[in-house]
Amino acid sequence: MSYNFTDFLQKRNEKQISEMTNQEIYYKLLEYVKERADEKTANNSKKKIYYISAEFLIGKLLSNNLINLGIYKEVREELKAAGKNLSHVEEVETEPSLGNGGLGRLASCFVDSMSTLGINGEGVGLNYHCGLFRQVFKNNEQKAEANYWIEDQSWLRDTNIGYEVKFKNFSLHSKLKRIDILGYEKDTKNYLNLFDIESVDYNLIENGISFDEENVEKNLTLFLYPDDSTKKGELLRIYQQYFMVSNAARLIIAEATEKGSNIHDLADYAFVQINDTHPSMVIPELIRIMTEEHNISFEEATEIVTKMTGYTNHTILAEALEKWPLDYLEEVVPNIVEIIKKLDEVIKGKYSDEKVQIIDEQNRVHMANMDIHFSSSVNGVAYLHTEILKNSELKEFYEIYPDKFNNKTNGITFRRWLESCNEDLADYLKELIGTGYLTDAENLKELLKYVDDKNVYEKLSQIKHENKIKLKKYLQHTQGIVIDENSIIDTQIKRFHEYKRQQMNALYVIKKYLDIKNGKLPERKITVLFGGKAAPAYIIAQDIIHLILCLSEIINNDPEVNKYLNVYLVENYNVGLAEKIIPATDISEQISLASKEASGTGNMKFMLNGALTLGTMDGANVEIHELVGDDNIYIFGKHSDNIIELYETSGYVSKDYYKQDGIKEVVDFITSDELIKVGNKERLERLQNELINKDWFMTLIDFEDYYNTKERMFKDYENKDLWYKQVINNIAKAGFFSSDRTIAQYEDEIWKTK
Ligand code: 26Q
Repeated sequence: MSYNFTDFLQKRNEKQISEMTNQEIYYKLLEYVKERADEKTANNSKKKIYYISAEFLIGKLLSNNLINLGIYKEVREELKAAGKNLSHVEEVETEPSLGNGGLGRLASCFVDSMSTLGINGEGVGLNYHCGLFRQVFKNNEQKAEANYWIEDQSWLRDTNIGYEVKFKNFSLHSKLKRIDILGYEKDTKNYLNLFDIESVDYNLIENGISFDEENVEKNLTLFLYPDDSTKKGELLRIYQQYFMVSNAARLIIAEATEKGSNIHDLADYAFVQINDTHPSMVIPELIRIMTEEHNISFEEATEIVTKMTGYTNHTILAEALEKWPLDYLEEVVPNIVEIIKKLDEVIKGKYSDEKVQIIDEQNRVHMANMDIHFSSSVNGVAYLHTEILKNSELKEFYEIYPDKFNNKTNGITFRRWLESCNEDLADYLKELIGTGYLTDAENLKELLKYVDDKNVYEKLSQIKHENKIKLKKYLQHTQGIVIDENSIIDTQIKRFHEYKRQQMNALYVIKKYLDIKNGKLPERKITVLFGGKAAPAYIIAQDIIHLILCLSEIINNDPEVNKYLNVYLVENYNVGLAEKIIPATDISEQISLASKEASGTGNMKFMLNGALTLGTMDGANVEIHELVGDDNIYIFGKHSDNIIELYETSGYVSKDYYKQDGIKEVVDFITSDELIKVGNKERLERLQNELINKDWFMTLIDFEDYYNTKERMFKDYENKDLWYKQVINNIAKAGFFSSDRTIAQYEDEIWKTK
C-alpha cells in the first residue's frame, strides 16, 4: 500500500510539516523511509554472497533511499508545499564515517548494485563508533579529532543476533546492527551487516583520537584503523579483523544451516568475497569451525573453503600488503595460528619458492599469499592493475594458478553519483535520451547523436555554471570559502599519499603563482581545489597538506595574484563534499605515478559529471582513455612499464631533474621567505629535501609534461565548442563504469548465485 509522507504523519498524529523544524522533518523522514523499507522482501537464492570489508564508506542515506524508493521528487514536492526545502533537511544528516577512501566507497557502491540487480548479496563489516577521524586545520596543519557519528535515531537497526568470539585472554559477545540496502526501484532489499561489541566505553578516548590500547574489551569497535605504527596498534587491528571475520563465519554458517546446509555442502550456500586482506582470517576461521565443531576433516574443510572464497587485491604498494608477525597473532588468536601453520605446511610441501610461502623466514604471515592459495578467484580492480599483478607483483602465483586470476574493473553507482548529486544533469539527460540509462548505463551512448549540437553544449555549460554557484553557496556557508563561479575549477580530491602526487599539483600552483608575479597572466581565473585526509602517522603526507595550506594563504591574500588564481584545501573531505564538488568541476586531476593507483573511482565520477581528465596512464585512466580516445582526455607522463623498469634498476635520480630549468626555482620556492613566514620551517624543509633527494614517487620526472598538458587544457577550455564536445564524449562513454556492470561480472564469472 503506497502512502505518502503526509499520510504517514497524519496516521501518527504528528505535527504538520510546516510546523516542524528541518531537524524534526529529517527524523520523521528517517522513520518513514524505514517503514517503507519494511515492505520490501529479502532477496532470495540458494547461494548468498557475503562481501566482507573492514570499510564501508556509505555516505548520507536519506536522499539515496528516497531515490531508490522512487519517491524523491514526491517528498520534495510535499515539503515544498509546506514551505520547506529538502536539501536543507538533508544537511541535518550526519555522515557515517566507516571508511578511509576508495576501498570503502567501492564496497558501498557494490552493496547498492547487488540490491539493484536483485542479487542475494550482503555487506559484512564493523560498526566503528568514531569511525575515521574528523580533519580540522589549525596553523596550516591537519589536526585529527574524534568523530562520533552515531545518533540515538539512525539508519542502524538493532537485531537480536550475536555470537561469542573467543580471543586468547577473553571472550566478547557481539551484537549485529543492520542498515537496509534498497535496490533502485526494487521490491526487494539486502542488508549491510555491521558487528559491534555490547558496550563501548567512550571514556577510553584521550585527547582526540588516542585511546587506552590495553582495554580492547571495551574499545574494539571504537575507531577505524587507529595508528598501526606501534605494536599495540597492530594488535588492535588483529583484534578487529578477527572479531569481524569470526562473526561473519558464524552468520554464514547459521544462515546456511537454516536453509538446509549440512556444512559439507556449504559452498552451495555461501560465497565470501574478501575485500583486500583485512578479512583474510575468514579462511582459517571457517576451517577451524568446520573441523572443531562439525567433524569435518582438515582436507575437506580446506577444499570447501577454497571453493567458497574469492580475494580482491586493491594495491600494489608493498608496504600496504598485510604481513602479521606470527607472535602477534599468537597473542590474540592462537587457535587461528594453528590452522595457518597447517595451511603453511601444505604449501611448503608443494612449493619451494620463498615468494609464495604463507609464513616467511622472519615468521611473518603474508595474508595475501594465504588468500591466493586458498581461494578460488583472485582479482585486480582495473585492466592495468590486473596485468601488473599477473606479470610482476604476483607473477609466481600467476604461474601456479593462471585460471584463478581475473580482472573486475571497478565501477560506481549512478544513483548516488549522478541521479542524487547532479539532478540538473540527470534531468537533462532524460530529456535528451530518455530514462533507459538508469537501468542500463550503456544507453548513455545515445548521447553521441548530440556530439555536434551547439544547443547541447550551451545547456551543459549552463548546468556546470549552476553547479558552481551551488558549490560556492555551500562552501561559503560551511567553510567560509568563497570560490568564483566564473573561474575554471580544477580539482584533486582523494586521500593524501605521495603516490597520488598532490605535491606535483602543488608545484604547478607554485609555477602558476610565479608566472603571474612575472606578468604571465592566465586567460581565465583558475580555482584549484584540493580535498583529502592524511593518515596521522604519515609525516610526508602531512607536510604536503601543510604546503598546500600555506600556498593558499599567500595566494588567496595577494591582490596581484588572487584575481587570476585561487587555491583551497577543503576541510574534512568526505562523501558529502565529493557529491557537491564533482558536479562543479571542469578538470579532474588523476595524476598518480603510473603503475601505483590500482584503479581510482573518483576518475569515473568526474567523467560522468562532465569534467575532463588530466591524467597519467594509470589505473582505470587507461580504460577511460581507451573508451574516449586521445582527443577526449589529457594524458601525460611516463608509462607504467617505464616506471616499473626504473624501480627495478634504481634508475631514477630526482636531483638530475631538480637541476633542470623551470623545476629548480619551483622546488626552491617551498622554503622561500614568503612560505616560511606563514608556515612551519621544519615541515617545509623536510618536504623539499624529500623531493630533491628521494622523490620516491617520481614527481619531478613528470612535472614538465604535466605543466604543458595542463596549459593546453586551459587553452582548450576557452574554445567552448571543443570543450563541450569532449564533455559529451566523456559522459556518453561513462556507462562502462557503472558498478552494475562490475557486479554483473562478479556474478557471472565468480559468484554464480543465479
Ligand atoms: C593496511 C595495514 C595496516 C593499516 C591499514 C591498512 C590499509 C587500510 C586501508 C590498507 C589499505 C587501505 C585502503 C586501500 C584503498 O582504499 N585502496 C583503493 O581501492 C580502490 C578501490 O578498488 C581503488 O580504486 C584505489 O586505486 C585503491 O588505492
